[in-house]
Parts: sequence; C-alpha cells; structure tokens
Amino acid sequence: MTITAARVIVCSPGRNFVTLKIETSDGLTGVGDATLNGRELAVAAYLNEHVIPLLIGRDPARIEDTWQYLYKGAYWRRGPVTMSAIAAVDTALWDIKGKVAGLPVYQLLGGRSRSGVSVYGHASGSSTEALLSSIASFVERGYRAARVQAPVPNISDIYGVTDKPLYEPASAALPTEAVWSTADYLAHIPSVFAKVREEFGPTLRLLHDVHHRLTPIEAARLGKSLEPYALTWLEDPVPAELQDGYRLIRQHTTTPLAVGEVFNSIWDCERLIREQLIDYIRATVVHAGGITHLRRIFDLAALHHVRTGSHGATDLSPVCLSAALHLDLVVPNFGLQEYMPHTPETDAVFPHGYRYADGYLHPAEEPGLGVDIDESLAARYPYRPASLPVNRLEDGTLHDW
Ligand code: GCO
Ligand code: MG
Repeated sequence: MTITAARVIVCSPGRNFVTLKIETSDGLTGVGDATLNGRELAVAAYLNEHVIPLLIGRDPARIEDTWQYLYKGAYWRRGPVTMSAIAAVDTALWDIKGKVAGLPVYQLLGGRSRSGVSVYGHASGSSTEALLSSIASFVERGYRAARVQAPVPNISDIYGVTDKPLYEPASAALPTEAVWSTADYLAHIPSVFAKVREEFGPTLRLLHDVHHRLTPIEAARLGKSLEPYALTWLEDPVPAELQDGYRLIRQHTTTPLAVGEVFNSIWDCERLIREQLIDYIRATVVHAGGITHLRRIFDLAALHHVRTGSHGATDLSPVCLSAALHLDLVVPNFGLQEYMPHTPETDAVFPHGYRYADGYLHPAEEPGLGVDIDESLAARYPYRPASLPVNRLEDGTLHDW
C-alpha cells in the first residue's frame, strides 16, 4: 500500500481549523489536525509546499520512519509550525494503521489502562455569583474537575473570563488589546478560591490558568496563598522559556504546577520533567509532533512522577481531541484531559465517535481514530483571518496575555 494523495482542508465553522487528509492506494483515508491558532495558514503552506510532495508513494505503515524523515530531513528542527505539520501526518498515519488493523488506535498503543478519560471543564463568569453558578452547572453535568477563571476588580477584560459557555480568544482579524494589573490580580484570586471551597467542599478538583502572566516570585506567592484550597494544578504561572523560574516557584509552594500547551517537542520539557519541576505536562497531539512524539514525552514524564494533562481548548479540532483520547486511555501516567466542547457547526464538520458521560470522555470504538472531516460541509465555512489578543500593563508595556 502507498500514499497516493494528501490534501490540506482549511475551514472555519465558528473558528479556523486546518486538517490534513491522506489517501492510500487501498482506498483508505486518515485525518490529522494541523491547527495553530492565529497562524493557521503558515502550517497549511508548510504542509502543501514542503511535506505533501514527500508523502506521495511512501508506505503509510512506516509511521516512525516518516516522522524521523520529516523531522531530521528538514534540518530546521522543532517550532510550532514544523511540529504541527509533522503531527498532522503522524496522526493521519495512525488513523490509517487502525483502519488497516480493524482496531481503534488505543488498541495499537497498548490497550486501555482505564475505563474512561477524566476531564475538566472551564468554569467562569463575569461576577463571583456567575462563576459559582457556572461551577455548579459543571458539577450537575457530572464533572469532577473545573478550571476556575474569575473576574478581578479594576481589570475589565481578562482572557477566559466570560459568561458565555464558549469563548474564542482569536476573535478579531487584528489583535484586540486588554490592560493587565498583577497587583489587583494577586490581591483578589485567593478570596475567590476561598468562596469556591466554601460552596463546593474539599473534593471537587480545582484548577487555575495564569496564562503566563506572572514572574516566578509572584507565582510563588500565588501558589503559597492558594495552598489552603488544594488546587489540582496552577497552569502556566510564568512563561516557560526560562525554566529556572519553575525551580524558584517550587522552592516556595506545594501547589502543583502544570505547563506545556505551547511546547512542541520533548526538548521543551525534558529539563522540567527530569528535574521534577512540574507535576503535569500539558502538551498535546497537534502541537507536539503527533501521537508518536507525544507518547515519547509522556513516557519520559512517567519516569519522573509527572502526569499528563493535555491541552484541549476548542482551537484544537475534534481530530486532535480524538487522537488525544486514544493516548489518554493508554498511558500509565494519565492525569486529566482538558475538555471544551466544540460548537454544533464544528461537530457537524468533524463527525466523531467520542462521547462524554458523567465526568469522562470515551474514545470511539471503531477502527482508527473514529473521526473524519465532511469536506463538502467544510467548504461552506471559508477561512476567516483571526488573531489572538495582546495584553498591556497599565503604563502601556506589552505583557503576556
Ligand atoms: C487553555 C488555554 C487556551 C489557549 C488557546 C490559545 O488552557 O485552554 O490557555 O485557551 O489560550 O488554546 O490558542
Ligand atoms: Mg492554558
């Protein structure tokens, strides 16, 4: 069997997605997600111009060799564009291998280690009351874990804080701007978690995403002040380019740390994992080189008591989520999977067999990944330019958002 064709499908059923579809001489197809929020067309061009011509005529069964060929063969390694493109190929080849074997991909990866994949939802609201009722609605739907993002007095616009059930950070063609105050944030957040614990008791798993906005010592203070509320994790407390920052935070607090949604390779997290500076690795299939490479990251993490907590925002398509669930079901060190349901338009463009029930997601049982793209429906939703926002401090200095 050989690869006979591959094409990139860019569509926007509510938000932009980039999908790779590979066809084989046996008539089988496989799909991979290549979406890089706000930079979608860069990955589409990388695939079209530099990857697809290399795939034609190759044996789709040779997943590892194809991965190494695309990674080492480019000479220019790593980076979100390259790794998302490789991820899409890798994911599509696993999908094809599952169809050839007549097995769901999780069986090829070693079989299930658990009965379902525990997920967390995104609780938020424009007031504390709205936030508490948002958490309550997750609890009613069976969730045992919620990411809590709260409004802060004096800050008018915080990414992820909204009354809407779904938010999309890449909302405008050009970046929107918000104003950030670390002092107001640090002064307020612990009181929010005090209220949440008072209302929901000690066992609901609570998470909080700092979205890279603090310095290490500020993050250490936040982690320490949140200790009484026993968070499952504090996410992206500082930008992770300077990884010594994580050591500093660690020296001051027992609040568990999660990082990795912007990581693309094992080399981005090797030190954080090896030195046990984090508790959860949040890399996911589409941005970290596909199922093959993410498995390598997760296996390294397993050696060092680091659990998985894959990114699962709605800018990762149902193809990525399907692939993530197969891996989540298998790895021994699975922790928690982020789950933000897609819009009905997106679900219709990407028919899939995974399902949510009582706090867990379950991957499809059909051969392969159990997800596809309806190309004629996708064609009705053309690409729309959309940028992620930016944040400035009160004096106008550009900051992390
Ligand atoms: C999360 C995230 C996301 C990112 C988004 C960027 O934890 O889910 O931080 O919502 O901001 O994926 O495109
Ligand atoms: Mg995050």
